[in-house]
Amino acid sequence: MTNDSLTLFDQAGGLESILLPDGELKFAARFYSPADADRLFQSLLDETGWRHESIHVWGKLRLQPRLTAWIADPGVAYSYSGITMQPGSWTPALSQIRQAVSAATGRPYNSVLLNLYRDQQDSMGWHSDDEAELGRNPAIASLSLGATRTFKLKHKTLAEQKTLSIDLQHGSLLLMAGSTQHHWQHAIAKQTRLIGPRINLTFRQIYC
Ligand SMILES: O=C(O)CCC(=O)C(=O)O
Ligand SMILES: [Mn+2]
Repeated sequence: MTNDSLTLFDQAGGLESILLPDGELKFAARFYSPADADRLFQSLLDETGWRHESIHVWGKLRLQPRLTAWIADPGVAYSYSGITMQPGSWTPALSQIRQAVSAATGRPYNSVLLNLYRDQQDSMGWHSDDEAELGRNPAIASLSLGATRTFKLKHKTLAEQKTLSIDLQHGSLLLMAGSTQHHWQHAIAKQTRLIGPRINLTFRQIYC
């Protein structure tokens, strides 16, 4: 399934629903105009304290295939795959984006995870954002800037349910909500075609 064949409806606040069983997805292909997205991409690339973190995978410590940064309100901590992220503070650009994303999705967010995919070889393996501190049905708002990458979703138990692919282009916003994290996993695969850097921001509400 590609963007062309997705069922889109209910255009409210620029976000359109994508129908999928056992989950709730909303998508705005052009949440930011190309000019605004260019400006935000450059300031986030330059102003973020990017880190190359190791995580525990099957008992071994492995460098992640991407750079990351974690920004959160004071007192908010986040751990996953055996690491605890050291939070940085909100820059003017990130505060501005948080406000816009929160207004469009109707949700509060007290943190954002930033991922920098340096080129086509950087990736993110299959996972759900289902850590206990995100609560039962978390809303995760995902903003993409830079090179277009394909976001894949696969159902955890319905074998006949095809893997979905959504191209996340420069300036797009994807909201995952409802029971999506309970029933689906998502991933960003490596690509063979040469591509430039991409920054992805996932806004989250952490319950301490
Ligand atoms: O880069 C993306 O689009 C996905 C990022 C993601 O799944 C995450 O940060 O948990
Ligand atoms: Mn995720």
